[in-house]
Amino acid sequence: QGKPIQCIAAVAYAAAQPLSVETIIVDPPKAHEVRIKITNTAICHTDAYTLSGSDPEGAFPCVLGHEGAGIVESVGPDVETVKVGDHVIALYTAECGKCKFCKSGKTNLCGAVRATQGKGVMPDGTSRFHNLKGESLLHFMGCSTFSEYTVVADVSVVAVDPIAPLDKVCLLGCGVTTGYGAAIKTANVQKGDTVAVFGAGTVGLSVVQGAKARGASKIIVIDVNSDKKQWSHDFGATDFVNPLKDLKEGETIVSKLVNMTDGGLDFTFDCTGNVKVMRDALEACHKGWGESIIIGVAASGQEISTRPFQLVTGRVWKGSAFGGIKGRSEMAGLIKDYQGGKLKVDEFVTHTRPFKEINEGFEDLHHGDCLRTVLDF
Ligand code: NAD
Ligand code: DAO
Ligand code: ZN
Repeated sequence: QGKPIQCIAAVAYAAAQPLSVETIIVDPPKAHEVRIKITNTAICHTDAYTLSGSDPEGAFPCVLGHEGAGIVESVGPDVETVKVGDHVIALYTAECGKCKFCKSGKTNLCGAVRATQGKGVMPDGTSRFHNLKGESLLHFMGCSTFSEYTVVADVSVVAVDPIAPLDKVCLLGCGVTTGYGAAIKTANVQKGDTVAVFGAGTVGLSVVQGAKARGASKIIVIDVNSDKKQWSHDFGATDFVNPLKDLKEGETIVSKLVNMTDGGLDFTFDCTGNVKVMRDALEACHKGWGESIIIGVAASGQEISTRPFQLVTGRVWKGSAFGGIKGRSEMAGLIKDYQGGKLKVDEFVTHTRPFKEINEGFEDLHHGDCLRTVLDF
């Protein structure tokens, strides 16, 4: 049995406070658990959302972070999925292969560690993190990648080709996979389809990549920040619309999109988390068959609305978590798409910083020139 490890981590002690970069203690993995030496982690909006205090389920003190990759340092008893030395990506959407969800063949959501993950503890109900005062620190999204060492459930980790650079493929732990999967799995975009993507962050631009890979005939990106235009085209968009600048008198974003596509889109995606945008995305769909996929995470308490007639007349509202991707069985395919040049990942790394600059990394998120900041331990 391994020993506790002392290492650097960023602890969120309270909402809306900077993270405390300090030495913590990480206990050895128990049965069906894996201790990972995290080499790289990115910062995603969900980390910022929870840290801000807006997340009603957010609990402190905790170790945030869920978009990370590293190398297996040790495994507890009965771990068969990975071994010491494996290069791995942490998965906030587990895949046990045995639960009702996994066996359904209908969803990538898994029930195995859901209840304890939501409470910030390991499946046995306890934490593997302590600070030097002996206080227990909660886990986050089953990953807690803002620590040089972390412990995750064996169903919440996947081994990847060791040739793949961990400082890039860490992004497959959330944003890139979410967008790409939403296009190729949840929507299952087909050759010739028309697609509109609202919000050109890492998630939206990855939807664009998925739509392009499938041979969509039109990929329209809608973003309120015109600086996203060049990026959108680089990732495969055919058109870019800034609704704050590009609408004529009497025109709405919905009417413009409907006119651009002979009656509406085959698929639209919300990658903003704004419920008004979600409505526009649904209503810009083609009558009879258009599908709108909600990916964005709306602020707590927000609700969506539209006239039911929009659905009666054949438009479909769907959602997608982690792009509908089953992390353990489908990650290898995404790595192959990346290695084969079909899936851009490196291009999302607009900023890199040493781990100790994590608070500055959170500031980067507020700037329009940042897609992802990758931290290096
Ligand atoms: P991001 O902030 O980098 O990108 C959002 C983009 O939306 C920005 O370019 C912004 O300018 C644009 N935008 C904001 N308001 C807009 C509006 N009214 N109209 C048009 N564009 C607008 O974020 P991201 O990392 O790409 O994540 C996007 C969303 O996806 C977030 O809500 C995030 O929480 C969510 N997310 C969901 C999942 C999932 O599994 N469902 C996973 C990861 C992220
Ligand atoms: O199974 O009930 C459940 C929860 C699954 C979590 C899916 C989370 C999707 C959105 C998270 C956003 C970003 C990281
Ligand atoms: Zn399962």
